[in-house]
Amino acid sequence: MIDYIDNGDSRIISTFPRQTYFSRKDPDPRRGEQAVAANFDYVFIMQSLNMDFNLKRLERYLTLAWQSGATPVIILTKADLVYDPDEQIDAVKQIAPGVPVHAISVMTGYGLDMLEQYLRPGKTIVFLGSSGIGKSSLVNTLSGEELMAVNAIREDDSRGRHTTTHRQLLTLPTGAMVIDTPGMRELGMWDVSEGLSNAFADVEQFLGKCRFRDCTHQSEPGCAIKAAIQRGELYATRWKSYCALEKEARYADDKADFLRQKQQWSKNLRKGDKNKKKEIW
Ligand SMILES: Nc1nc2c(ncn2[C@@H]2O[C@H](COP(=O)(O)OP(=O)(O)OP(=O)(O)O)[C@@H](O)[C@H]2O)c(=O)[nH]1
Ligand SMILES: [Mg+2]
Repeated sequence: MIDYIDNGDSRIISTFPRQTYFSRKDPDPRRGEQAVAANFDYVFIMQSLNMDFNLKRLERYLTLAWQSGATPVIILTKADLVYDPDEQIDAVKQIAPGVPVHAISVMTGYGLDMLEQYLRPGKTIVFLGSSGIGKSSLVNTLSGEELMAVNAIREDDSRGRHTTTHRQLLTLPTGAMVIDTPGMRELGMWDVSEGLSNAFADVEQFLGKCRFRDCTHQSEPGCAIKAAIQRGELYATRWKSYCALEKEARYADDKADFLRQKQQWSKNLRKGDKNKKKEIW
């Protein structure tokens, strides 16, 4: 909320709590959480169908996207570079139950009509994904203008050039808003307990059903996880992904707690300093 001043600097009176919020672990280990974007309705998790395609990375994005509180949508770009995207779409659907998946191409226009349902007036969408997968190209196509710089990549190694270097909010002709972001090299976990539960609901349904409450899901009899894998109701790769992300999230939680304690400690220290001054003077 601002106090608008016509001929000078406006004054910020208060800040409202964020409704949705995408964050990751700051790549600088001295810092904690890094906010990427806030107050959006949809997260477009974007991956290109050529060499960038990676299911494990998608699972990571999905966990963080669910944690944000907004609705994730998976966009598979550069459909013109593959013969038939159906196999990849099916693989994605298996790791993203209930999440819409769309294959698109800005070169041919393939699949773009499927995006209209999200581009409603007043809706905000954040584009996330590695460098070079076509986030800014999609912004330009949807806006009908070259609003964002785009750079060619070598499609044989799929390495992006980190063309977009800052986050930018743009309004599309439909009245929807898009937040274009730079491709992120690292996507560390930060406080994602809710995100994990949503992204891995298909895995978590089997938790707590083992014969032993402290089952480690290794070799104990009556393990519900192992039984589900044997019955083909749970993929072993999916279980492995869940364990890895859960472990990482637990570590991040510990670290978040440690940082909070550290901040409180230095705050107390500063308070102590002030009291000391009062005593002296
Ligand atoms: N063949 C094909 N190429 C595409 C498509 N979309 C984007 N590209 C190309 O991919 C390259 C990278 O596109 P950008 O839009 O700059 O990628 P970005 O995701 O914004 O990359 P960063 O800003 O670095 O994060 C450009 O050469 C685009 O022309 C597509 O649908 N098909
Ligand atoms: Mg870009």
